[in-house]
Amino acid sequence: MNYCLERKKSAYLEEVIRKIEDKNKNEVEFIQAVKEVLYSLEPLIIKNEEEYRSNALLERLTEPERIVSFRVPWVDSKGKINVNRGYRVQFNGSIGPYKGGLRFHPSVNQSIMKFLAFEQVFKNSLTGLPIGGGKGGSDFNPKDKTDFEIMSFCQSFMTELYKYIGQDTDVPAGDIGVGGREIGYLFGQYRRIRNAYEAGVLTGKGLEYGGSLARKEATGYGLLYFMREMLSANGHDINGKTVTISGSGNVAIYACEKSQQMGAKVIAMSDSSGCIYDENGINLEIIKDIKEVKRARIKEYLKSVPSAVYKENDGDIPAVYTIKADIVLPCATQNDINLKTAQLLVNSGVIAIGEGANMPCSNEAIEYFIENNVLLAPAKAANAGGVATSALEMSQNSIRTFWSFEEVDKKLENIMVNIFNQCKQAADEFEYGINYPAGANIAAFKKIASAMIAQGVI
Ligand code: NDP
Ligand code: 2IT
Repeated sequence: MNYCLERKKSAYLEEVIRKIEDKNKNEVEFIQAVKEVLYSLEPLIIKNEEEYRSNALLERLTEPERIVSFRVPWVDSKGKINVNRGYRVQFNGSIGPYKGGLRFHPSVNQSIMKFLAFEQVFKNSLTGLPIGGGKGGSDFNPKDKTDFEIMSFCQSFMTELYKYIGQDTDVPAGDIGVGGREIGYLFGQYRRIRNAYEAGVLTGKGLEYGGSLARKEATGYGLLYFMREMLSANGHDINGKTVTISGSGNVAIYACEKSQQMGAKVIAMSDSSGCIYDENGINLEIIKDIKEVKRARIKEYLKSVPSAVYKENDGDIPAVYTIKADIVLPCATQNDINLKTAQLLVNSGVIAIGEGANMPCSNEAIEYFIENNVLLAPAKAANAGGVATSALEMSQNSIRTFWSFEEVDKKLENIMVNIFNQCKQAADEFEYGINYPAGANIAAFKKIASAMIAQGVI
């Protein structure tokens, strides 16, 4: 991808990209994430080429400080021994303790862990809070497991992970397949092993034992605060718009809730099997019951709302994107929107895309949206509300207090407004127009680069 075809080229940048491709050959997602960031930094790199080159800044920026990978053996309810692989990628700690979620999904591999950790470094920089970037997880599949199996897995996972984390070292949280239930089991095991109540070691905890109000809602709400700012800077208003959302997990549900509170009409949501379309507007209480309580498939929605339509996924365009809407919020997983899907969305008149998931658009899709004047809220900025509120949870744990829902939500809103302003300012400074993805990368990078240079060659 190249955001800057007409611009001067940086020899240093091209050299570094070649080296990264060579060293990480099979890591497709990681290379995709790195290229998306580095190409957009080109004007800044050209300005400071000598300094960055002499500091080997880009080489250090794209090499994780540490990766741990470990065996996770656990016993299922039939007495069978299973073995999964666990990871923690501690990518960059120059701004604060490593911070980022844990993903439990069968697709997890080193490339996915590294792309997520790399993105997290930039996202955490944009929050303005003192957190470095990391990510972890396992190829464990939590679907159709009993609570005891989930607990057994989480306890085994933490028995290894605890060696590498700590409230001042590395602070994991949830991501795909890891929600309140899993964080509870992980925290219990950590506390037992450490024989100490170090609440700040994990975020997304339950409210009874050190969690923060509004953390559950934060990623989805934050996405909509960012979207509101982006729309209003471009003469649009969310009120009265139609919205479709890919996914029906934590991020999707609270993106839906805030969209509805802002006066938009959410007409479709999905899971990995297919989507439901409800032209009267999604009833979110039904979705919450299906997904948060019953942990069932989204198709169940039809049992409560027979007038809704279910569309199974087939082919390479997920069904949810075949439904026309003003605003599209991909809140499921990476590479959900490829070029073909982007073309379909542009043809059907989409105004704005809000990336709730991490890297939901391929680099070609991002480029296509921007060329076609579709407003694109980039993941590392637009979904930063989750990790920002995690950092607020850490603050509350440190000073041993709890803030009200309204207090946390207000801080979250201010953080998201500030993130949008950073993206816009950087995009303006480098004449990137509505290319907010480039603005986000530049604003995040400036802070990380200064911190890394100040701390010397480490
Ligand atoms: P959940 O596990 O709660 O939900 C994931 C949702 O995405 C489910 O509806 C799932 O459907 C759907 N999905 C569709 N296809 C896939 C696929 N191939 N792999 C995995 N899931 C798929 O996760 P979250 O809502 O927490 O996370 C969603 C996205 O948001 C991820 O990209 C995550 O990295 C990102 N994110 C999450 C944050 C958080 O605070 N939780 C913060 C910032 C970003 P099904 O049930 O059928 O698998
Ligand atoms: O991708 C993300 O930002 C998250 N999954 C949340 C991380 C966190 O530490 O709250």
